[in-house]
Amino acid sequence: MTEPTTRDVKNHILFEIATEVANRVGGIYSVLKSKAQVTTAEYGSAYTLLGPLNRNSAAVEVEELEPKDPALTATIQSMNERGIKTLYGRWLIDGAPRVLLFDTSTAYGYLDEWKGDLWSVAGIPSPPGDSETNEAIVFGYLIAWFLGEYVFHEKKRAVIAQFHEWLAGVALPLCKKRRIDVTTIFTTHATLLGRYLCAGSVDFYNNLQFFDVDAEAGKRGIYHRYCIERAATHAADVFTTVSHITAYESEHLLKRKPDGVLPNGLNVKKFSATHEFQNLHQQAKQKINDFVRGHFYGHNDFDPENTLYFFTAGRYEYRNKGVDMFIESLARLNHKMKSSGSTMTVVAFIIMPAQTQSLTVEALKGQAVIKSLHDTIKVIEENVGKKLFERSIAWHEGQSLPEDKDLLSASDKIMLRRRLFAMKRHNLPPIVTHNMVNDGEDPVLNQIRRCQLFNHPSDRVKVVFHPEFLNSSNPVLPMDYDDFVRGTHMGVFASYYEPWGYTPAECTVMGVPSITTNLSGFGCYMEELIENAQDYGIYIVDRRMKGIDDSVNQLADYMHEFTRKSKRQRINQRNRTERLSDLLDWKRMGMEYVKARQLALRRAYPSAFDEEEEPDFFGTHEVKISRPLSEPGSPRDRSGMMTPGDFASLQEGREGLSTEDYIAWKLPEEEDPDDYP
Ligand code: U2F
Ligand code: UDP
Ligand code: G6P
Repeated sequence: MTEPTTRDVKNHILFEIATEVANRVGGIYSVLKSKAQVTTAEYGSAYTLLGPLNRNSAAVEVEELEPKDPALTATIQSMNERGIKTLYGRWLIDGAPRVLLFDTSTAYGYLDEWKGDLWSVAGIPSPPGDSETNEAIVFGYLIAWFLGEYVFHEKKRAVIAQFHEWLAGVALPLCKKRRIDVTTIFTTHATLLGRYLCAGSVDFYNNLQFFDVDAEAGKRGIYHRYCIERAATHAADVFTTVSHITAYESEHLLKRKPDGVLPNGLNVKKFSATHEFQNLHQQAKQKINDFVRGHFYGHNDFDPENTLYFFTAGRYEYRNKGVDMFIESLARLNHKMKSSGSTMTVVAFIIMPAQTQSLTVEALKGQAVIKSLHDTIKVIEENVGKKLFERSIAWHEGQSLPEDKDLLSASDKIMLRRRLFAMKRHNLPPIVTHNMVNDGEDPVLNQIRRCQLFNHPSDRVKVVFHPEFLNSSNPVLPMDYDDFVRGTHMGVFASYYEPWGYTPAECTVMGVPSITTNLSGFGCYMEELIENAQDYGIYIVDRRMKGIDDSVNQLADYMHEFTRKSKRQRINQRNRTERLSDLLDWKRMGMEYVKARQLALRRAYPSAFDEEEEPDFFGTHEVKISRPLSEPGSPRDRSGMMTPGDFASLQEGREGLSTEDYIAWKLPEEEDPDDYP
């Protein structure tokens, strides 16, 4: 490195690099977008996000600008002169961060040269035909090119480059080999092998130490991708993940123990509705009621006041997201409610995009018949009102009062009868709202069939599978996802593989109780932070120490317990859940990013740090939020409470620690490895 200590570490520059900058693909987009506000508040114009240019999405998300930083201007100009097109501007989101997007298509001329270089400098192979990897290589070389030129033009200030996930990671080994004077952080949001292995039927967590990683990657045809991920992990000055469980996984699968954990936060302001949120729940619930009445037409023998809405949602990863377990537990819940003579009904929604052709005729008809019933009754209502008014006007003393039977005319009765006949139904209300491309082989439908949850009138648990993300312009269930979540009573996310899990976190800030597992980053985080989490509407199923059957029972018991709460208890619990919001705010979570950056600077420029001024990563204490009193206040005295990174090792000089450092990560010695039924 060229005179590293001469750079100003206090007024450093920050670049964050990811493939999802101003381009929604997955969870990383949610991270960058929700975090933007706190990061721009800290850095202002010294913060820029770098990503590949997706013209369609940039057209709506980015407003073009002229760069002001002379080093940035010079670097962009030099790349433009060599044929690389770029777009610099503001990302139109809260915080309005600056972004620089590279049009990778203008650099494919270099692809073969770069592939050869990647092999010779980093030993990473890149077989032909993997367009995703080609894209990662081109993007990685552009980023390394950019950073190299940038530090040539900007000689005074230190530069931090934080990379997210392997797709953005090719530049990391390049920065190291070329000795580019930047300090780097690599943050992974999952591991390639973890996702692949868990989706299959392996006993993942009990075998993490034993996988032959190269062979497993080879078998799945992802060896070269795995090489990129692993090279990025090892080349970075600081390596982090989003949760302890993924830290543990990374240590074994990527062979580097993360330096710290950077959990995902939310922009809580976006969701905050203070005392209003209970009213919003009521309003949104009415909309779900409307859908349910239509969907169950002809079988509306359950009272909306005694109906609870449960749901699960996310990408369609059947086993990773725990849908197998959710459905099995619903069947057991159904049995419990029936045998205890429960007067409640549970409608359980599964919202996961699958391949579909269209909405089913039956689903559309359900909404249509209820709508015409509504319309007809409105007309009748008016007719009756008119008649009643006329009769009342003509009334004289001594006459009897207008009688009900005279109010409905013969034609009104016929109209009503027609509507009632239209609601006759000889089949059971459907499970799925769409025509599936692969109905016979769909794992969700097959599990529902196996558990015989067919929406029979005697069932206390009904199931609706909506194989598409929600949208307010959908004719059957016209609601946006956020709205829908507010209207439900509980989210259930029984995940087996979940590095973080935004869905339960979103429930929490909207005051909706949720069930997660101790195999999800979010679940573990909350479990560590809150005593008696259940009182706050945070239920955590043990999928680590218990056998599968016991976990299913625990989930069913949690749900059953919830169905026995009174309305008043539910309202109280929602209030408590909502009070946890601050815990998930980036204002708090963002501290871990600050620590990671400090560590990166100290590793690259040790002499710039005075020992006494070192940030105190470990001075905070473990204080759990305790059990709520009967009239609970907000979780109090959060000052000095541990921050999540304190579990791990966001610090120097603690090399050689064992896996036990990850809090609560003691694997059971033996567990029934039987696969899920
Ligand atoms: C990890 O999540 P991933 O980024 O690997 O998961 P994705 O499927 O890429 O992210 C899901 C997001 O994609 C969106 C959806 C989510 O924000 O709303 N989405 C969509 O809009 N349309 C679609 O058809 C499909 C998806 C990890 F697995 C999680 O546990 C972490 O929470 C996440 C962030 O760290 O990273
Ligand atoms: N989601 C959505 N529309 C839906 C259902 C889910 O936008 O109809 C979003 C939800 O808000 C959440 C994301 O999907 O942000 C799922 O993210 P999570 O971290 O739970 O899992 P991932 O899919 O990233 O593994
Ligand atoms: C909110 C509303 C109340 C409503 C209640 C229903 O608290 O402010 O007006 O009665 O929700 O709660 P439930 O759990 O039955 O949906």
